[in-house]
Amino acid sequence: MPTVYGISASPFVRKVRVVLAEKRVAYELEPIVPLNVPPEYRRISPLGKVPAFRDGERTLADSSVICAYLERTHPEPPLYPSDPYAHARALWFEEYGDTALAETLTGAIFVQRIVAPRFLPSSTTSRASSEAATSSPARGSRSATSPSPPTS
Ligand SMILES: N[C@@H](CCC(=O)N[C@@H](CS)C(=O)NCC(=O)O)C(=O)O
Repeated sequence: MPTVYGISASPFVRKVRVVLAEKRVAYELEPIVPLNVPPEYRRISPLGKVPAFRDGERTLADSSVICAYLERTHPEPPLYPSDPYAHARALWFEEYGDTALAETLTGAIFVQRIVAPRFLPSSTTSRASSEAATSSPARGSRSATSPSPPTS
């Protein structure tokens, strides 16, 4: 049975888990917390990040790489378009989600609203979160720190 290394708090781990669920692939979750990972984990994930993946003797790092492998090894149901251009566009949206969008949402929402209130209750981060929540830009407007959406 394949193994996913990582914790579900990571959106990248969840991305791989969603793909495995959609493709109905049974797997084990090995809860690696990406802080001071054990040296042997870097043999699987050289950057020390989660997720990583093991399929027998084969190991992979990076959620997009793992998803690409799963799409080839478990083609049904297909989660990427077969048309070359549509496929490339899907990869672009995936890349956008993993970079600009993730960077913005991790600090602005995940850390501020999920992590800080639970684990750093008296931190300035949670105060900043309240202030940010009450001074959010109107729907449709864009703050200076928002990433630009992908263009069509
Ligand atoms: N491009 C990577 C990003 C993975 C990533 O940044 N994971 C975070 C957890 S959400 C991590 O492991 N951070 C630890 C670190 O950067 O050392 C992927 O898609 O798998």
